[in-house]
Amino acid sequence: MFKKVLIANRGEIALRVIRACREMGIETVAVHSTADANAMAVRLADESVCIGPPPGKDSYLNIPSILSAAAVTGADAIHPGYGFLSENSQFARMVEEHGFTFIGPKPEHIDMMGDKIMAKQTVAKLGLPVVPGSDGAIENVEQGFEFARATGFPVLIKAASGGGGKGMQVVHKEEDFAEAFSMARSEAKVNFGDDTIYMEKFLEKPRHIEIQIFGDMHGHAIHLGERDCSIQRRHQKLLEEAPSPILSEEERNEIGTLAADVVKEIGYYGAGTIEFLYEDNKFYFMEMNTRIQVEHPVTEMITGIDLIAEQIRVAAGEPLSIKKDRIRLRGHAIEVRINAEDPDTFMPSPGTITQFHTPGGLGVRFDSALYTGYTIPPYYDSMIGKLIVHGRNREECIRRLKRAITETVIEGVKTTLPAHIWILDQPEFLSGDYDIHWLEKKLVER
Ligand code: MV4
Repeated sequence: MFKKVLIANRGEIALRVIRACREMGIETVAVHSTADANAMAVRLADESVCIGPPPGKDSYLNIPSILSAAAVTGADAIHPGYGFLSENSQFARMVEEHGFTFIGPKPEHIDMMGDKIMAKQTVAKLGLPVVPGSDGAIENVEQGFEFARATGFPVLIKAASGGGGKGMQVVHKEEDFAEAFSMARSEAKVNFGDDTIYMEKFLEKPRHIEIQIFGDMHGHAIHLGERDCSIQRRHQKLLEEAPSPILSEEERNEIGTLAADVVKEIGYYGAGTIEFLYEDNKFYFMEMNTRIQVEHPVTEMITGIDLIAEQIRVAAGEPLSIKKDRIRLRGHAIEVRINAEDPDTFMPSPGTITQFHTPGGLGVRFDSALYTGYTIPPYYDSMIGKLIVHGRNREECIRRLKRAITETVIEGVKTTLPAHIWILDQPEFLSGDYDIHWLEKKLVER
């Protein structure tokens, strides 16, 4: 097992990794920008190293600086968290070339899933259902138009190097196709430096359901059920829950088994998430994330498994500590993301925390690096914490979550907590009857 792990990240996820390491008897190194000198992760880690000025590109994305910090502190392994360098295959390669272990999958798997065309072709061949679409890249507008007419509108034009919604173009009618096509191409070029695009039938009212998977270096692969992440705004998830209120036990087992089989077939190891669109009782593969995700605690709460500890064990070459037939999904969990944002406009609201009180009690978890007097820097993501609640069923979970939100005190900045209270009171949320566009539509009407 590793003696010392460097965490190449900040905020709540840096703290989350430090906690897992401490429980495993592993020493920790926090790296931080000059803006984060007073961060909780810096205080709680055994050692810390300043890696550069505030902008992400100069610090948390500064590969030479991070590798130097690992070298001078004698770290064995590097945990990338989520975001930043977590899905950068070049970083993963360099980490290994410098004699450290990357706590994540093989660089080849990061590359495979980073190319959305390759990812889709790979999983389709291995039996996952995919959205009807172009067979590979679309070379020109004529070919694209031909596909659209054959499939029927609406269609969606996607960037092969995309993901997370950037550079997508929905086209509803023939007249709009040519312009949308050139828009998609140039946006792909600008955003990803690659103008390769492909096309799919556009699903109009899907839900976003993702499966948590895990593989090890010994050919084992498991799934830990799904998370329903359909409550989102502008591709930012606001609330995630497990299990999905609309899936049956049979559907869960079927898609989960298919997902785990793909993991096994490609020899993937580490944590991963296979994202699906779900519409009319059918799943369609969307993409695979090769990192730990923000919403991983939802799965931890219903399985009782420490996913970060499992990532560390797998990266150290240990077999999965979890046996397939021992996995039980217990009760219901919901996570709400707490952002330092105006709850009405969702505009960032950085500043200093003047009053802070975290909720507690049975089934309540608060993952955050905040403390009274902490100043939220303006340079990074606005997520400042996550409130995760577990209950015996969805009703108890929702009641408990509302109770926990009312206990929470965060003063000095605006937060999204009032927006969550509002969501939790909506009849569509309570009945589970919503799709990925529901929140945005509902916010306009409000
Ligand atoms: C889609 C889709 C509908 N049909 N693909 C958005 C991000 C990227 N990962 C893929 N996305 C979508 N792909 C087809 N064929 C709708 C979306 C989509 C979406 C998906 C999940 C969560 C929120 C979303 C918001 C807008 C569009």
